[in-house]
Amino acid sequence: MRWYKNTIVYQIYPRSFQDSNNDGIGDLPGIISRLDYLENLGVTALWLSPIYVSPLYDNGYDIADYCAIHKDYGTMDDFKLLISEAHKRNLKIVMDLVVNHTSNEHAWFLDAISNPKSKYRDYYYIFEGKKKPNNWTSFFGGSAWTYIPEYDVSYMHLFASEQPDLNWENPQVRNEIKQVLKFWLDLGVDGFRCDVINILSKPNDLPNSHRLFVLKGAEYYVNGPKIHQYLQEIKRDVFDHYDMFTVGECVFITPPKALEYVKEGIDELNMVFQFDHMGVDNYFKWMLKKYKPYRLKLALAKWQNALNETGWNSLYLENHDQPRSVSRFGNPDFYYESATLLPTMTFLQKGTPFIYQGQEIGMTNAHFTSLNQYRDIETHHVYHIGRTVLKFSHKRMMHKIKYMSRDNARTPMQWDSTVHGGFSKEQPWIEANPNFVTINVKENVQNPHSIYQYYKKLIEIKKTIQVAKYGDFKLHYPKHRSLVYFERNFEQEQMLVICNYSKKQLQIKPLHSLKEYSLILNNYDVDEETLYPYQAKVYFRSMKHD
Ligand code: TEU
Ligand code: CA
Repeated sequence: MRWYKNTIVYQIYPRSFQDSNNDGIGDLPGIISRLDYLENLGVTALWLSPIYVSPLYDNGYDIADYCAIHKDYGTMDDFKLLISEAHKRNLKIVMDLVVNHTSNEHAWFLDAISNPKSKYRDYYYIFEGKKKPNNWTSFFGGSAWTYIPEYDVSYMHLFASEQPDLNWENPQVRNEIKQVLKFWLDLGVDGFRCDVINILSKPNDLPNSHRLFVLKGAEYYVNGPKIHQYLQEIKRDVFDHYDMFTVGECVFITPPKALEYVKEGIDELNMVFQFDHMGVDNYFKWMLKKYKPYRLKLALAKWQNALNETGWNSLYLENHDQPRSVSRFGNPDFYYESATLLPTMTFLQKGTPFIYQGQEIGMTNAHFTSLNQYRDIETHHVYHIGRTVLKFSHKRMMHKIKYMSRDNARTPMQWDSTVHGGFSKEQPWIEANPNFVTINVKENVQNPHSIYQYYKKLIEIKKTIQVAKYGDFKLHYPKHRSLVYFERNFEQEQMLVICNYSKKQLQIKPLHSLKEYSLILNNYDVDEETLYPYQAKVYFRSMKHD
């Protein structure tokens, strides 16, 4: 069995995790100082959001040097120390690979725009003159093209203008990236989370889009014409030569398309991050709709069913781009109960769990009230477009931002109740949530009934019980609005997860004779026939004779 099926990933957003030198910015020595905490929690791999040299317009998802560490985070020696200290604790290190685009301050791009003869000109989509080659738009809103008057060139960027897209059609680009991958793998890195990996390939003629609203062009570059060819090439030349794993962030992905990347035997990627369940409370990101729990249940089940036999799922509720799950899918009146129900119904499905920093202590959305407290480039872009193009009111835009901004997940990690939550002694680059006074690691670790303690048990179950990892998945009562009831089977073992995803008590008729099972996890002290609000229970039995 490949190790990625047996691992529990913890995502670190380095800028907000732990500041060691009190400059207000999280850093590598800060992460090293918290490895014991992470080992204790029980996770087995750490994914680090980008720590490379970058002007940080998009907090490092705009890379200016792929083989060097940003000075805010420390040095290459700090990074080597992190690898060895992590490995000592059996924690793997997964890097973020951002290769759809570079920073506009990358040496390749600077040379490419200023020098028409540059060998880097063809590394990007650069055209002479002001005319836009097509009508594509960017993920952050607005045109995907920017004109630079100084050099009389236009270039394409599917994200911010500070993030020019690389031209993957150029074999030189692919070779450069292979060198980058080898550089980090040879240093001891164990895998990559591949940023927007399914949009690398664009058709050569860059045709105009016929889409009416958001993301014009997506119909051409999502799972674009040569994406599988590129990934097969990288797999053959790099991935196959290392004991490593990959998870690819795939936008607008459907299960059949995902299988084209992850199906056993194809293995271009080990698993993907899909977005279906991130869409259950919106039509598209900024157009919100009322959230209904059964939508989350069904979105997750859809992927379980589709990838059950031949694929492998990633399991996540949060990351650095999404609001906090307890604020989004939980209930403030049943804070502990909903913060523990959510990972129970998600991480005990079949797949590899990804826990985002602070999720394990129930961190909530940011408390910001004014636009200038937000740091995220997307948030500011969207506010601007909402106000100027759509003529929405300030209040309306702030409401959307408060709910959806990526900064909801980027406030400093809450370690204790001291100033700035123990993240830093100085003003952090983004304000801490004042609820650090009560919601923090120290309190969670001391309190035997905390969300953290529940996560620890959940992780232990996922690590030690075979059926929790490898069992197949069968959803019962799919139409029920608030009951989440699924069954998993593996060899002689069986697991049942039964949750009441609502604030009302629920009386159910179990499909199984629960007396024959042991109750191995429960977010209430009581075990009755009635399910209490947001109660989550996990039952297990083994028919093995040993
Ligand atoms: O995100 C890609 C993506 O599609 C979205 O989640 C995006 O961040 C945004 O929320 C669209 O509304 C990845 C990274 O995770 C993100 O942090 C980067 O900003 C983006 O790629 C560009 O590299
Ligand atoms: Ca620092």
